[in-house]
Amino acid sequence: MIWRIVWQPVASPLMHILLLNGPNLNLLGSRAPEVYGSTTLAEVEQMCRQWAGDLGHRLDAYQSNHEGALIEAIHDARGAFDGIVFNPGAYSHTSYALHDAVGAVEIPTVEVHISNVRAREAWRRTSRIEPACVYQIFGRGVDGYQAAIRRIHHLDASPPIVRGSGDHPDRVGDLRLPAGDGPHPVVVLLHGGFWREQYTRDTLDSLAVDLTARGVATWNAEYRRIPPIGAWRTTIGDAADAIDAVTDLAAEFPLDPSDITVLGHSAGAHLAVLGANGADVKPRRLVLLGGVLDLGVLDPEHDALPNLLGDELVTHKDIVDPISHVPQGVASLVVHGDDDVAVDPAHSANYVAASTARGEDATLITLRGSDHWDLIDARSDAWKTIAGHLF
Ligand code: CA2
Repeated sequence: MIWRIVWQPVASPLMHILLLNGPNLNLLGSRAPEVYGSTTLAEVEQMCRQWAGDLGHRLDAYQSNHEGALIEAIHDARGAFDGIVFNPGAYSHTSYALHDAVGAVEIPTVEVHISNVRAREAWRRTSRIEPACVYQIFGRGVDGYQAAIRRIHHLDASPPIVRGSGDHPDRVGDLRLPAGDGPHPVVVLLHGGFWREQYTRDTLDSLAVDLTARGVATWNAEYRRIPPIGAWRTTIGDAADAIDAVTDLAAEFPLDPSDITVLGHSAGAHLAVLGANGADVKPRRLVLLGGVLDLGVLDPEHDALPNLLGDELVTHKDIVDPISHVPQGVASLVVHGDDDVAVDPAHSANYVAASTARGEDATLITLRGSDHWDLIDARSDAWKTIAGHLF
């Protein structure tokens, strides 16, 4: 007999989230730390309770090695849970039954994989379950569970209109409209992650939701990333297209394409500069947060740039260096935390110096005591300072 789970009624949390882990995940922390890290499942579950609690939500956790038990947990979640964070383990790659279960209950489900399933055996690249999920996160270690909880939180707090170009799944974005008739100014958001495939637009959800609440429309755009190595043309081209997409969206929604701000974080700031140069529509301003803006500052040992440029590293580096391509007539607000150890604050200082030397309007703000991530957390003092300069 299979024991069914009886979920306890909840007092009054904002959301009730189910954390579901599939086969072999009970082994976490005991083996293969080079692939899955050293955190145990019990620790992951406790961290997830804490991460959900920090957002005011309650989270319950369940793990099973049995497909049928997972299906029944999903069925039983109907009416009891508002969101599911689901690591289906290897069932992800085979189970149409789990796909159907997730689809049937209509509870927003984010699929999580700890490892980078796209960089391992070919059979791990396909997820049968992903089409039934609202989002997939992979390759960020156990932090991916936190990202999934946050994605569920932000989708619920401010549901976006998801629009894609139709020609590639990563040419897509989340549009959020503020209250009022418009036409609304638009902030195009371009996330960072050194152009790597495991980092996606959920990292800027917090800012997108906050900016929308402050009265501007937000277009949190995805773009194709690396691999394939040397994909700089598609990556930068997608960033430019994401800015131009505002014109198309304005045909359907009350947006003002003459008032576009492009906000980029980290490598997304690199794409904001290069994308603004390549776009047909001219943004009014750039907001560059903890940006990769001077490729000469990057550690030569860092593999991000060789990955972006591939065989063209030597010949084309200058073509993709923001400091050599400051857009003309576009004001920029350049912000860096002085505690940023992920991207050296010299990127921002050098970019602003180059911009002003060319007669462009560029303002540098150095935030004392802020790191790379404070800048994209709407709850931080850093973001409140940045928002104070924008509105
Ligand atoms: O990366 C993930 O989170 C996976 O869902 C983990 C599954 C794997 O089959 C998926 O392709 C990707 C494996 C679960 C953990 O298996 C372990 C095996 C040995 C030691 C520790 C865990």
